[in-house]
Amino acid sequence: MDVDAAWLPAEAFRAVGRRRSLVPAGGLVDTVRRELVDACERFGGRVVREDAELVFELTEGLGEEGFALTRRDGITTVTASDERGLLYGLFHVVRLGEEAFAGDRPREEHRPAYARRMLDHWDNVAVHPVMGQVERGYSGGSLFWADGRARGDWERVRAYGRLLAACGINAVTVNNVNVHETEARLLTDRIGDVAAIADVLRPYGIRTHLSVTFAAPVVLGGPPTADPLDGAVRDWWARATDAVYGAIADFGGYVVKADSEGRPGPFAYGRSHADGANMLAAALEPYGGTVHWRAFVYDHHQDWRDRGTDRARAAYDHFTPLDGRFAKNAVLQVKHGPMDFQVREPVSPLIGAMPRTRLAVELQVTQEYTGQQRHACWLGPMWSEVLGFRPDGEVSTGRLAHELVAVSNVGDDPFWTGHPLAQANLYTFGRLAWNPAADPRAILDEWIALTHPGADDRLTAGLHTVLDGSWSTYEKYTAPLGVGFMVQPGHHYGPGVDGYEYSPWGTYHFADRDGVGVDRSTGTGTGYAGQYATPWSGLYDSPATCPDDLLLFFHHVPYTHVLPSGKTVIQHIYDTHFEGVAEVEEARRVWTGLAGLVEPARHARVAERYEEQLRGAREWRDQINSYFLRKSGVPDERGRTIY
Ligand code: BDP
Repeated sequence: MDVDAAWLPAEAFRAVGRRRSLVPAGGLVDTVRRELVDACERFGGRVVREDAELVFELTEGLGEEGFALTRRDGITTVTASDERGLLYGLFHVVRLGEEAFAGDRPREEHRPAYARRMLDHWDNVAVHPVMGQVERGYSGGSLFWADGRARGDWERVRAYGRLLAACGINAVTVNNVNVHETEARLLTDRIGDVAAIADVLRPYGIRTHLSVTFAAPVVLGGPPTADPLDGAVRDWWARATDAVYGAIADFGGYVVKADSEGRPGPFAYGRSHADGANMLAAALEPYGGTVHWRAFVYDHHQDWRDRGTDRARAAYDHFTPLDGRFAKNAVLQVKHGPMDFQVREPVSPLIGAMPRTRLAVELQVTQEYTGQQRHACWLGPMWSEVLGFRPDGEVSTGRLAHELVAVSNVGDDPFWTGHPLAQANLYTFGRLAWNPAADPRAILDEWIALTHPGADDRLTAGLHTVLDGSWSTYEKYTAPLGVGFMVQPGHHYGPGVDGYEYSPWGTYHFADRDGVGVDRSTGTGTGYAGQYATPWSGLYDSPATCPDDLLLFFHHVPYTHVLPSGKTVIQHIYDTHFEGVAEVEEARRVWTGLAGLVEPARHARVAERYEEQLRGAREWRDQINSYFLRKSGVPDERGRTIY
């Protein structure tokens, strides 16, 4: 398979490649030039000195990465104030296709909402005995690593950088946040491998970051402690960081998962997470690097019998007292929900509660809890909701955070993402990171047009039919009303009704014969609802005002509790599970009808995935419905068979 064929098949460049283009030379602009020369060779245009129809030029005033587009007197002009802006301008023209060359266009300016738009790869350098090569990876092996070292498939890495640039991503972390021993060595002995990757990604405006272990000094033969206030430890990090910048002058910085799910961290030394982050920030500061410090800190050994312990509270409880204490180049990276990337969670109350700290919101493009790229589940609408959340309830346009980060869903699979339709998630993430206010459906239109150049109305409509509502469909046939986590332990695929119910991971649904849900109210529950500002704290605190789709996240209610729809909770559970399966059956039917309009191998791969999705959806429906039927003893009022 042609590695360029994702959303940048040659055909997507047709309109550009037929024009006479003028482009400056040097540095990253050479990437633009190369793209134009390639496209012109295919489609008949030329890169010229004068008389151009498509002009790229550098000017002042558009800010980092911004660009402007105009068309007058038959000339389409892209201007930018830096080279990356020209690159993003090129991809914008490619997205527009012929439209960029039709009639006059008033000047439009484009600037990214988030300066850093980053993808974290949970790639292990060597195959991990439990997690494999890519932790939570559903797209084959790693693009970057194999057998304990850089894989060396540079053409593929280059194509990947190009794909990412085309949707606006400008930073990549190349290894897993769980830094095992082989990965730890990337920081020192194997920094050359990281530098080689950085060299290939750089021409596409992408800076390379590295996950490091907090215990690096101890693990890599430095001082016998990792205490962040110990002078020898600080010196060790400063020296290690000097060497990293010796190898990669534009290195982005470190990503750290500390005191989280068994990873080492500052708590072992009685230090705070600000102490830990600031030590690394100090080492990176002379070079303009950044430390991304993850806020996913919770006790994964809690006791399910202790109903007062609430994992959802943990990040807020740990971090809000530290607001204002993090260095300027430390970014607190917060998962969008308080638990862990479930199909439905409230937005983390930490977001908006730390005004004096730089925050990055972390999304999960890899579909760990949303069908593992065997189920079609387009997450654009979910992310759009998350990014539109206003902690104070105002419909202001203020940004939720300073940066946007996501866990990558890409591997060495010929379709990049295992499920070819999962590419839409990666593309949508990049575009929302550029403009979080964009309509996700319009982004999906872009992806469709780029990925299937010349797509007719039938194909476009068909793709919308199977993707637009796919998140809602997935939500319907899996765990109900925001309760989450009714998954198989460990790998997290498929239903596991009580999978985590009696485990120490802190993810419970508390279903018994009378009701279901987690009481997180301030009166009788864990008090989590009180971590929000008004109006959310008030709305979430009462089952009467809590949004339906989060009801069981915030409240333990009887099965007979009546939702605003007029249905009881138990009937809602039955109905949505039947509906979810019916929706998958319909999506599969629509997809079958698109044969002939989609490249055959791609069509076949998606068709195969729909068989598995349907099997999985039925399994979910049957297990969830029969579980709640047996617990509650309340029959389905429509008399359907529940196994
Ligand atoms: C969970 C994953 C686990 C990750 C962890 C994290 O199950 O593999 O290591 O999040 O974000 O979702 O650190």
